[in-house]
Amino acid sequence: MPYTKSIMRANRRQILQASLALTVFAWLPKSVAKAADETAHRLDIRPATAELLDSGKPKTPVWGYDGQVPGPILRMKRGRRTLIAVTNHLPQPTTVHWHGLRIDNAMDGVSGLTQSPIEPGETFEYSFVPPDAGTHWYHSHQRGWEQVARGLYGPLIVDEDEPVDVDRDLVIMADDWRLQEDGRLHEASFGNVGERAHGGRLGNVLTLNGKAYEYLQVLSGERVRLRLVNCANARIMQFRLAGVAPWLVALDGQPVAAMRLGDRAVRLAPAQRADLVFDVTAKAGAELAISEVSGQKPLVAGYLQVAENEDTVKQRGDALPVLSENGLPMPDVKNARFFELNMTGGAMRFLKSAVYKGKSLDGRTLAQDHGKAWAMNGIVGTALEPLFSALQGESVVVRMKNDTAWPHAMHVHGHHFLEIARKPAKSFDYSVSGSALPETAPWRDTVLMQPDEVVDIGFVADNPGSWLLHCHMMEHMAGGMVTWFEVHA
Ligand SMILES: [Cu+2]
Repeated sequence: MPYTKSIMRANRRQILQASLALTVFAWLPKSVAKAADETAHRLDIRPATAELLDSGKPKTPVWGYDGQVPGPILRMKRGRRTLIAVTNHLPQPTTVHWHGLRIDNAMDGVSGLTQSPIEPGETFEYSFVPPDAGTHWYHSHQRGWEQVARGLYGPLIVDEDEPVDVDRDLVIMADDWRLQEDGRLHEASFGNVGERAHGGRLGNVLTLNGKAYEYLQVLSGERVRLRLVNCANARIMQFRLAGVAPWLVALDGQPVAAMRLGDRAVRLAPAQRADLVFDVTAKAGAELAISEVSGQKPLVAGYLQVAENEDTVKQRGDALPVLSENGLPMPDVKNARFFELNMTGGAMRFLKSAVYKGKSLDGRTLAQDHGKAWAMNGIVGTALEPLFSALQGESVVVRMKNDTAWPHAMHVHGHHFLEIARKPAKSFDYSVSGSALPETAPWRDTVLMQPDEVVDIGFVADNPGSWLLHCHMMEHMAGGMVTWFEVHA
């Protein structure tokens, strides 16, 4: 389903005024306010309304962390314990997953695997030590196909030990919503089995930071770090910035060898992140479009609004900020334990049969009676047995074969991994269209696979516990594309 902005294209001046008054610096005070109290946070999850469309258009009932969409920025220090008391004011149980953080298994927030869901009215206290500086995010891991689509996500930033040499730090949480003309979410299509078997729930309204048009203010001469997060249920997005020359400096929260984007777009599968750094060379008054270009026509989703810089501009020349490595352990690929994960099913290559909850069922029964469409190694949904068991510290290579007609965004919990190989060998999934093969593969926690591709990922299984490995397209996961592995201490 193509999405457009036609249903809310209206009064740009209104948006501009509203955003100048309310939103331009909305991100900054929040993080500053948290700084003094960085080891303890509270999150109240509750129904709220959000102005996803233009002012004057109906508001959208959503579910939000602290009643906001996206939730507040959670800012943490690397290596320092963080407590987050989460209270559930929703009419259904929930959990919070801290996506990209390699933390204790009991804090991973996976309902039914690492914790019981937080019931309505209950509070659960998460406590963990984030090991990796970078751009991460948090979101519901209970009925994600509904709860994330209702707005339950927010940015999680772990600051580097040494401040990175930029003048401004911005976040963009991108999402596509399926809204009705009356502004309400299209609830009737939650859990739609047909969509589970196809490309998932695609929205008709694109928002950045919960706004149909996001205006981010920058000053001329500044160096900006922009953190992009794809929060959509299923849509693969591609972003391009006009009027700046960005460098890609991190993917999925982990630094990469800096790479000039030129006019190429950054591609983000659901859950993936990219950090960009650029200098604002445009003059005050310029509005630089932020476009989502995955469709046939580029869609302008927001602007960088350039204002006059009254301070002295810091001269940095061509020197780029260097993000320090988080020091992830390198897998010993040659001697690694090797496992295969065969992904099957979905529209056009429907399952003939597969095992669901220990029983072999035909594809029609799986779809009609259980809403399932996908299998991994012939098993639908979280298997009774893990995909593999590893001893803590063992190197592991998982060969994922996408034998389906659909792309998938495969996410590993509790670990980042290296993409060791990809067939057909076009390039590593560097998230940049048309990029050359880089010398070294980036660390990732979510990898995009095209139909018929085979991707080998490698990592050191160093985090004890039971961990999910699943497609992050929420409907695919709900439709069966989820398994798990365990690491024994
Ligand atoms: Cu998928």
